[in-house]
Amino acid sequence: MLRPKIMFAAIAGVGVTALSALGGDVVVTTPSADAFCRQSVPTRSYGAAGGLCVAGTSSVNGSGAARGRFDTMIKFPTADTKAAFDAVYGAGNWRLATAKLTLSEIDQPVNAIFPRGVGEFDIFWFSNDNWTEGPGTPNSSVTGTGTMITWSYLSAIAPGAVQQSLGRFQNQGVFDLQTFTLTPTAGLAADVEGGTVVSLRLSPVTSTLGFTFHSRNYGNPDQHPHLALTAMPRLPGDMNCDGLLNNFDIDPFVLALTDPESYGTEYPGCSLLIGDMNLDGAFNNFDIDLFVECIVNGCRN
Ligand SMILES: [Ca+2]
Ligand SMILES: [Ca+2]
Ligand SMILES: [Ca+2]
Repeated sequence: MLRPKIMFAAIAGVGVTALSALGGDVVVTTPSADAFCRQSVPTRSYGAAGGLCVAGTSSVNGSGAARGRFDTMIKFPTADTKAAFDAVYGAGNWRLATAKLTLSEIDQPVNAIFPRGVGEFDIFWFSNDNWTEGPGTPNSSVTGTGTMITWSYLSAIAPGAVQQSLGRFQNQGVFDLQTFTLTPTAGLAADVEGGTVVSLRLSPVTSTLGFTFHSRNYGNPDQHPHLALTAMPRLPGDMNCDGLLNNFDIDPFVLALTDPESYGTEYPGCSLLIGDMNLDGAFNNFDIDLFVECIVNGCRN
């Protein structure tokens, strides 16, 4: 089994020219729906508000008035995300690597409906996508009907939904963007890899938390929530894309490294990036050692 090492040593010796970085692509998706709901007014719907909020039971606004608990739901479509990663890696040859949610905090919201306060909150992947944001606003809320998010509707669908924790986070009490690195759980990964809708639920941990941030309905799109996703090869080193990593991947790996154009012709459903063994977003000589190790000793991941 020493042959691969010898072969790659010879390839490295001929001085393969630098290959351009192909991966590490970040694909951003923005919400198709978002809405908060309030425990104290369980049938009211505020889905067209410019703000969203997650707040604890003891939250207060800028005047010290009790606001109570708020939860927020955000829905992200990922069909375009899937298409983008399919284009980079070949259809089905990738999996979700990282997910980061960015929210634009409003530390001193003007509308008195919103509380203020720093604390902890949880972000959950929420399996039920059967909800809508509705047309209500803080100054003109509506009685929620059908699938509009209200405290009552969320409470009704939550027991039948799977909720996977994507992490516990804290707001900063500033007027600025904040990015939260989410754990790519099975549910979140399946949604993104399937190109379906991702629903997130934000729930309070700290009773005095009052985290208010801009919604998708806010005027400036730069302040809207967004989810930044990256992918990695589903099976790094599977250069012939047959779902297995073995000796039959050696020749295509060498071809990809030395003659990417011919590789593309011979393996049209694959991608050079499947050879990104060290997951740095590029396929080049630095991936050789790990590939050889995987072939000879088996991969660590
Ligand atoms: Ca909304
Ligand atoms: Ca293979
Ligand atoms: Ca690499």
